[in-house]
Amino acid sequence: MNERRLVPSSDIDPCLKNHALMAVVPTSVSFAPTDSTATLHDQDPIRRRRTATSLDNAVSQPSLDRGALAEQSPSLLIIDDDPGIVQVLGRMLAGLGHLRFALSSSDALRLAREDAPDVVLVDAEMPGINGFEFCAQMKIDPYLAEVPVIFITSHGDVENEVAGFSAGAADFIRKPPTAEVVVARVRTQLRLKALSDALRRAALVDGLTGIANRRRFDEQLQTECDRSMRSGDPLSLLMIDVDHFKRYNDHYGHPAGDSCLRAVASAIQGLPNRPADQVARYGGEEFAMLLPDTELAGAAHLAQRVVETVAALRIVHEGSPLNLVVTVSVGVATAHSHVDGANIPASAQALLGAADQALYAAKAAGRGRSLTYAAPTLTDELAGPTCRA
Ligand code: GH3
Ligand code: MG
Ligand code: MG
Ligand code: MG
Repeated sequence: MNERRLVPSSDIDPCLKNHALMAVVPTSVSFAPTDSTATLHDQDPIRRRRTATSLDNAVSQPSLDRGALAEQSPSLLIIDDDPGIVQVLGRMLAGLGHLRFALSSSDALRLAREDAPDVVLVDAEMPGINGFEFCAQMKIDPYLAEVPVIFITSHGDVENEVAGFSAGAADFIRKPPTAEVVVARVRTQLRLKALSDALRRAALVDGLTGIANRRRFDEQLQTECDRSMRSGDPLSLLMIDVDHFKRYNDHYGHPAGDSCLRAVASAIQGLPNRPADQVARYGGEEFAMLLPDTELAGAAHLAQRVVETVAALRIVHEGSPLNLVVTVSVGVATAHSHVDGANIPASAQALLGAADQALYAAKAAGRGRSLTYAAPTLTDELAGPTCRA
């Protein structure tokens, strides 16, 4: 669907109106409601909100077609205080993806923070925040730091270029811009950006199962602990361990063991259904499920479903005394729980430690089950931590 709708708006910046941007750009234009920014949609009406989110999705949903992600229309942000240049660049780049425009750096920063672009073209000389300062601000924002910034400048001197590169510029385009040069340079940056995005994604995915890897999980755990600490919202963690898995490998061989881990990962990753939930391979035959804003009762319910779902796969395991099928044990812990005695601090170490203790208790109680962590009371403390079925 390449057809683009024209969306007139009473809020169009008079400056842009005067320069008849809509008449010049041969596709649909929609304008941000408040100020001198505009968006030009390519075929993808539902833009991802933030790059981080699309990475999250790629990692947390192994079923997601990564090819489709790669084919997603790239997002370009063009900034120049001269609307004439904006028009010209917009026309040159109209075929390359989803275009957004701004006439000032402050508007551009707002647009970029709402939804990270894949490439930015920025005028070096602008009133207010100039292109160099704009680029420097992009580079110190972790969400925008990887976005390539191309400077558009009328100055070809070395000092200017050096200043641009030290601010983090990826490339330069001379004014007046030439279509072939602009398209070639933007294409190059988009190609490099797509490659680095793919590498970043691959670095966060477990090679065997396709779900989030330990590195991704550790990052997410820290982020969610910080968030839970600030908000006081509960944060739950499930530690999931395949029972008697050494025997499975010994009996059926490692390739079969690998297939079994893939089947378990695929079955459990579809169980939580909130976007912020994350299932990861913690290591070996252990998986972790992080459930933000989830109370202990909800987490315990999900843990039980994990146990039942894996057993229902009916993967034959002749070496296991547990109904001769592959089973898992699950430990559950919640930070900021409202359940008396189950609460623990929202620190990664405390949450992992508590979920681990519950897991070991589930193992000791016979495996193939889930247990929740219950913090020791003063009198229990001598007897060690307790866990609840
Ligand atoms: P328990 O019920 O107490 O958890 O016993 P277990 O045998 O599952 O636990 P143990 O820690 O003794 O053994 C874990 C086994 O998991 C050992 C290792 O061979 C296997 N394993 C770990 N990672 C992989 C992997 O990537 N592929 C395969 N096939 N096996 C793995
Ligand atoms: Mg200028
Ligand atoms: Mg283990
Ligand atoms: Mg095990």
